[in-house]
Amino acid sequence: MRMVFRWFGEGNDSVKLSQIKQIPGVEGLVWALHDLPAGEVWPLERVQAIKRQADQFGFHIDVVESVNIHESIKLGSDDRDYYIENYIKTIQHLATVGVKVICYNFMPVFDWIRTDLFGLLPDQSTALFYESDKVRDMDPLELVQKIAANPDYTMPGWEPERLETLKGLFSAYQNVTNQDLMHHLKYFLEKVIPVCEEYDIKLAIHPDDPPWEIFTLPRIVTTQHQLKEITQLVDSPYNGITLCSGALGVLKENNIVTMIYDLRDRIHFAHIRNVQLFDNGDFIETSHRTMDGSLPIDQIVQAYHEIGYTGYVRPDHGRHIWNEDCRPGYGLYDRALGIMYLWGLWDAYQQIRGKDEVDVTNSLQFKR
Ligand code: DNO
Repeated sequence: MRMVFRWFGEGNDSVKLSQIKQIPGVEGLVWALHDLPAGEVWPLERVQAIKRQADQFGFHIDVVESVNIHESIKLGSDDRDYYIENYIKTIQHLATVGVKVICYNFMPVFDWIRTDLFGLLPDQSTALFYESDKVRDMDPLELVQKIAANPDYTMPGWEPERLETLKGLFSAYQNVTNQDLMHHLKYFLEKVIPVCEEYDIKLAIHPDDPPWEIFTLPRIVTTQHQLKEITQLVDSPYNGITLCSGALGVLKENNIVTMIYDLRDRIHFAHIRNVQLFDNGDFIETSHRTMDGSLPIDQIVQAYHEIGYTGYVRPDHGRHIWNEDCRPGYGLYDRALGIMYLWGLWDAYQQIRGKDEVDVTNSLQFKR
């Protein structure tokens, strides 16, 4: 596995590149131009500026999360071709700096949804919470105000400009079924995947988070069956997935280990994190450790090891610990601890299976 770390950019992240550099085994940054609205072409100069920043610390920028999809593409509107053209131009620009994987999602209107960004855990740390009753009783606008009320950082997927048009968006989706949404995804992939093949960049769709219907909007990336279907919409290795254990794992029928084996050839990016589930559908995010949550992170890492996974991995959300002041879910400390847990498991499986090749990526090289 190739360990990467999400970084939101200078002035938009409490975590510094010099700090990421000191986390063992991190070889690259997961990045995006978060200030650009979905649908705009990412300018070449800006993409190249990120490359120069990363170069200074010896990081690659192979993985982008996310190039967001304009609503017109998801809705199948008349102007979708214009936005698909823009997406293609962005892919071409990203190719110039060696990007290998683009993570994206196909969730209507909202990206991930939580009801509390700093919920209190028994050990006094805080983490992202999801409470189903709150979502059921909430006006979507109220939720937007709550999430977007974070003056310090951009919140990907919650861009105020886009969400200002919330009412219009909701009515536009009124007659869009899950099947329509799947057709719109197919239309998009048919245009974009040949370009990805040409430029050697893999697409990796991120699951819906959480993976169930919210506010009556359609949802099509929630189960193993749907992920499989998506990989067949255009049958190319360039049409792949981001296997996010935390997003998929809150649906009890989703067995992440089985998914890893079943979808192995199309997993281009893995997000690994744990969650604690409750019977009523609530969940809270926990440390990465298996016994701290409901997901078998040890078996998940074992499955990646067994399939000989050579793709990119990032620790996903972390708790906010040691009084850290950071963006929700993306502090330094708990994600760094998560990485060490993932490496610990990986190295142990490596030992047990007696593999000759040991992954020494980014290990410290002392020069005498
Ligand atoms: C939340 C993330 C998502 C993810 C997008 C991918 O923290 O997991 O925002 O980046 O859904 O497009």
